[in-house]
Amino acid sequence: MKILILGGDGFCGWPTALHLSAAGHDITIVDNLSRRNIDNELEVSSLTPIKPMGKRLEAWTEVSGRTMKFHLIDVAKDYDRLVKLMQDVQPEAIVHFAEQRAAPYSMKSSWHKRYTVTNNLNATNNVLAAIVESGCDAHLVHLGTMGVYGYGTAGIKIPEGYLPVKIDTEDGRTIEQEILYPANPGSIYHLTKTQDQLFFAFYNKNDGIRITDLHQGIVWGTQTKETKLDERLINRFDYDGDYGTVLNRFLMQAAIGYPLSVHGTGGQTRAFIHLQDTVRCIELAILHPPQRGEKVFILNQMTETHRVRDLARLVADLTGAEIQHVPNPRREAAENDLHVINRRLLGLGLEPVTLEAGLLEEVTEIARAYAHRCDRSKIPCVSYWNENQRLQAEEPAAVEPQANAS
Ligand code: NAD
Ligand code: USQ
Repeated sequence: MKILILGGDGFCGWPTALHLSAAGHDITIVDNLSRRNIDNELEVSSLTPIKPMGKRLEAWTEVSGRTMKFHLIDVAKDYDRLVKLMQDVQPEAIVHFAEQRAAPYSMKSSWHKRYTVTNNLNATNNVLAAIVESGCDAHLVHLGTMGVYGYGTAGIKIPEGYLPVKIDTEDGRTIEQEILYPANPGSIYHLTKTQDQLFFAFYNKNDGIRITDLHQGIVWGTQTKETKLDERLINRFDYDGDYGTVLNRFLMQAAIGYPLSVHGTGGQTRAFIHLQDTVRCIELAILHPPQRGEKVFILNQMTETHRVRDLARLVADLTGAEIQHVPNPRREAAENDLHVINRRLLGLGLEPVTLEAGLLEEVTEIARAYAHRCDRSKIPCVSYWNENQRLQAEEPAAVEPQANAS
């Protein structure tokens, strides 16, 4: 199959490109390298030594005998080039990772809020408009997030996208409908993903575009079968306070003897998935597209839920690391339960990598192996959700605690 991977230089995009190329697909990567530029802005680097795109592609050809193409295009800005590329390639599937994906980065300042909204919403709208204008018959697979729902479950398991509702009409009838499960974003980044859902519903209804939206949990791990083949193919590992996600941060902190940074009570429950399962799920989604005329497929792409303090305990027991509760820079619920339905991907044959099975390998092969590249000054999370969160962290005596967020 001819597949375009938008955002194919990133943490999920690069291993996905390799996995799909290894499976025999014809891969074209698009990226504007903004993620590498953000590392320059934040003065931080991936814990793992990632190679420039040219070297990555050369190494892949050497190792696999296969080639992938790369185009430096800003999907949010270079609309005409995107349309031309779709006309030239005529992709059968397009995987869309090309968005700013860190919640803390999106909350750093008004500039970062505006950048995240402009980049993410224009990227998604451009991709959809370009599919229509180019006339290519591509199935769009988008990486969304579990966080569109705000992690509360209102007494039910979070369904895969749609919620059946009954509405009492004024003339006494009861109408049954299916609506998008209500959005409740917890950051500007998550807000952009809730807006993406409306773009998809609209273009699906108006233009018949076939779309799968994968509502993914927090991805942990670094390597996949293909990225392990050669050190030049190694994937990025973010550990800094903006881009590092919780479990990977705990693993890196344990490896360098830094206390595991639990926000608040650590009562936040989140959904997780290993990177190896991410690439498999995307392949499964590509192989099972919606039929023409079908509504947007929404799949919950996660395999386990865990409470943050339980994860810290698990990593501490495995490594002997200390746990430290630090003031939470985010405005989020201090404690929440999370129950998620994930039948669709399991039904397509996903066999999840479990946390218990994969953690130790991650600590020894990645976190410990590259610990010398860590800049400890970049570990603290210093992007505050609002002024009150900053004061609570930096001058606790000066503020009254705020009501809990939901
Ligand atoms: P990443 O930042 O590592 O990768 C995103 C890639 O997209 C980067 O290479 C970046 O340069 C590129 N990009 C961004 N804006 C672009 C634009 N306008 N034009 C072209 N390229 C652009 O992020 P990731 O962790 O690989 O996440 C990929 C997608 O998966 C994101 O949309 C994210 O929201 C979603 N997701 C990630 C996780 C996770 O834990 N990492 C979890 C759930 C969902
Ligand atoms: N947390 C800590 N200590 C840390 C870092 C984080 O306790 O050192 C806590 C946070 O306060 C939060 C939880 O861990 O409660 C998760 O934070 P995270 O940074 O691991 O994940 P999040 O900000 O939700 O974002 C990540 C990805 C994003 C993706 C999302 C999936 O960066 O792209 O969309 O996970 S989900 O969380 O399911 O919405």
